[in-house]
Amino acid sequence: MKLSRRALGMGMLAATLLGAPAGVLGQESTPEASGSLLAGMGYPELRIQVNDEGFELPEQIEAGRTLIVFENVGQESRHSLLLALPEEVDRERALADLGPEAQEPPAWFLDATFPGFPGETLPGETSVAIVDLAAGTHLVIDNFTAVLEVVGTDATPEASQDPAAGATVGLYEYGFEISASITPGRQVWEVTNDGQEPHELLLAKASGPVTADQVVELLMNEGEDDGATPVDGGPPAVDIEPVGGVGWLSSGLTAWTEVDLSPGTYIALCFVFDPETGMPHVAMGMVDVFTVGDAGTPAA
Ligand SMILES: [Cu+2]
Repeated sequence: MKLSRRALGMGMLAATLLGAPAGVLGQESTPEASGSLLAGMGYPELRIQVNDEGFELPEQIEAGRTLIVFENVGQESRHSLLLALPEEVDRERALADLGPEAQEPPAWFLDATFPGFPGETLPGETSVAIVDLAAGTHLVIDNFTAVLEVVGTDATPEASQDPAAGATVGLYEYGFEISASITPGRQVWEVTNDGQEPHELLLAKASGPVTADQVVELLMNEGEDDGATPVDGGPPAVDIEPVGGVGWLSSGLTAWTEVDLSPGTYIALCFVFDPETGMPHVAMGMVDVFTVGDAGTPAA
């Protein structure tokens, strides 16, 4: 399809930063749903399987707080998102606007509601997120699109107890408010959009020390350089791989995800695009580098 992920601000981090097939990067495992903290909480499950050509998912589910289990059985890394159509846009129009002829995101795109989604997921990995789904027609979007009807009598998801979180992250224009102390190990993260625009928390682990400026430089140079070799005077060669997070999330909404962090350097990024310039938020400063130490280290 012509509507590139870049246009949607959805460039695959693994490919973007490394110019390498993502499949070779998945050395560090992310939690399988079976042993996950979130899976044990008893929320209804929405299982979505993705390969390089499309999604496999139920046609319809009930509204409410839902555990999304996102399994990538393809060869490419997947950075997908979930949206609820704005009232004035019906399913036929949405599919036409996002179809093979589309060159850029339709004008209504940022009027959609983004309930959250598991973050970028490498081949062979499964990511999870707990999100609140309201009744209405939803789309799961990547290089391809699938429709999910969410049905229920209430337009607003029923309030239920929040998962206990080991860390919280606030999203705003343009940055991240990350818990002062991040401890290693498997834990639930609560992510809230405190801003006005949609945002996401794309988490990545770096193989060594890197600054936020260097990350931006890597990303911005990607158009001219295939990423296989550092540009002259450019940032140091550092491997960066996605380790989860929460995809597109609308203003005022909260979603939960599960991370399993070993000590090291991590990067938080947002690739939501600016409607006027098309620039990803990461280019507007929405990037944060923080470290996780053995005993928990204050975030940078
Ligand atoms: Cu953002």
